[in-house]
Amino acid sequence: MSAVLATLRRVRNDRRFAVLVAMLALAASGFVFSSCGGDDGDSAAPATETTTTSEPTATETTTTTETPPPPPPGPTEIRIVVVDGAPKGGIVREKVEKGDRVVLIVRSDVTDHVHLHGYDVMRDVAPGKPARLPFRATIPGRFEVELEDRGVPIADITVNA
Ligand SMILES: [Cu+2]
Repeated sequence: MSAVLATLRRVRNDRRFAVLVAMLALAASGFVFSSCGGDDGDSAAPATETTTTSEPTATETTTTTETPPPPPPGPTEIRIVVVDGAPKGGIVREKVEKGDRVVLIVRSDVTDHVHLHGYDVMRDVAPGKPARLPFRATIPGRFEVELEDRGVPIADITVNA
């Protein structure tokens, strides 16, 4: 029975101690706040400020590093394969949303230039040297991708508004 009472008393003391700590913390932060806002021209004030705030700031930093921002999504890849100077499986038709980051990746068994109309992006392509045409879909509409030298359309990209 007395043991229970002792525990209860201890708990109460602990609680009282916690309250005291909380009050002290409040008073300290209040002091820091008032000294911060109060004397603007005083150069001696920031010294006390740093000593009081240094400990809580350290713990805060460790908590914030646990939640890193999500990685930005990669660009939408549109792959086109050219065989004998023509798109394998026919003209590649794809739709993207306005604002999307897009990259056209063209593998070809012939040497040519890949031209994305409208956005006017052009890259060399050759066997074993795929062309990468990165762009941000800022212009809505339908755009042809062409093997420039041959004048052969290989893809048809629709950018939704
Ligand atoms: Cu062209």
